[in-house]
Amino acid sequence: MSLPEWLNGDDKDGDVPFSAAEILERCDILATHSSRVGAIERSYLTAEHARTNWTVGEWMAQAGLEPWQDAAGNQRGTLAGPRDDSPVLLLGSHLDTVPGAGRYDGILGTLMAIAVVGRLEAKGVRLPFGIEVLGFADEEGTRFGRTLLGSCAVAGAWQDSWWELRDAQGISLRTAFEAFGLDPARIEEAALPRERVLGYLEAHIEQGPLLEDADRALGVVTGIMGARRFDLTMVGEAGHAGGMPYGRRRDALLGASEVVTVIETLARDHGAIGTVGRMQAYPGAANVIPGRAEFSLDLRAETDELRDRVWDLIQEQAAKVAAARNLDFQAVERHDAEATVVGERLAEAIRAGIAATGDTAPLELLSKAGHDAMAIASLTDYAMLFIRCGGGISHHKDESVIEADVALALDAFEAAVLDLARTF
Ligand code: HGY
Ligand code: MN
Ligand code: MN
Repeated sequence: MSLPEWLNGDDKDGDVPFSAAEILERCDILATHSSRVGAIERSYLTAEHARTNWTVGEWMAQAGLEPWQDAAGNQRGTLAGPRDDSPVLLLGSHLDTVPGAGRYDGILGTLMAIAVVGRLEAKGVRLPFGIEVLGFADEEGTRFGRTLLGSCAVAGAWQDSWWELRDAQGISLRTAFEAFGLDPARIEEAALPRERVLGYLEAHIEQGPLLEDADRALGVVTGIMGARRFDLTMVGEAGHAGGMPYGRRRDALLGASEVVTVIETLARDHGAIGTVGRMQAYPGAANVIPGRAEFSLDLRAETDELRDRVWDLIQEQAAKVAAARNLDFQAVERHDAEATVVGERLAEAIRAGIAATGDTAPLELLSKAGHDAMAIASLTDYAMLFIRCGGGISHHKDESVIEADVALALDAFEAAVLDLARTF
């Protein structure tokens, strides 16, 4: 089979379709679909989300996929299989971002999935299964606090209680759906029938430094850490910053601050990871003792048992801190995702894909970051390809990848799909 000329060329020219250079240019374009000037922020059911779906839909069509937006606002692209009832291989990642994001987290994997389909189509490869590319709409949970909304809808794991989740402006998820032009009553239409799905492959930047430290471009994921997220509150009493003696103060911010250090100590001592990423003191004036402090907790560990044990210890210690300062400590759980492990056959395909690029013993990595694959795991097996990122930096504007690594990753991802096709 003779290849189109551009497929044989080097990937330096950004005009080459489905090349690493083109993908990186497209990451730059999507970085402008932001609610903030000079920073990247794209959350669920916003104008930026709609614009991104439209743009990505165009790129899907160029790759030979039939683009469509599903009932949850995910951008999907379908490549039909040989028969109407052919099983479907899912490829994808997410299109939303955290506030102040980089341009590759989720985006790179989605665009790579599109490019792999484009490359296979251009080569005239006929797969024995269909492909569906998924650009998930809400992996980060930035707007409504609950993460993985897009992939949960596809996995058929949507929960009715989520309709009443509210964003920082008090807008409910139901209202935001309607404003976006989606019908909450049709949410189940986003779900894929389990019996038709072959598995799910996701490519993603590592979001950690291990590949870089090992001087490897690519790695194979063994599983994903489970995570729980909480809204924590210390309640005390506001008062005059000058007049109120220390012995009578009920300073909520001091109590919350002590708990922040308790979280770090307990998590580190037990091999878990705890992060307080947000804290707010009320009423929030320089000359008022804080009467209330609200803060978040993101807690992860290799096993759910360990994570839950550390949470119990944090609660115990926080209650002691609160008692010592005459405060009330409250915790509301916002998110809970179980730890998952990859499907062995799919992971083998990723290993074979990486081997095809020359690394026959790829680094195996447990993902400490969450991914849509966690939600899709309740529908079908998954596997993931990790790509080196500069300094392990992610969730930051300085997220970076090397074009040559993306080119290798494209080759590996394509080879993984072909590996599955061979033994189908
Ligand atoms: O928070 C996470 O692990 C993911 O990046 N959403
Ligand atoms: Mn992220
Ligand atoms: Mn991500």
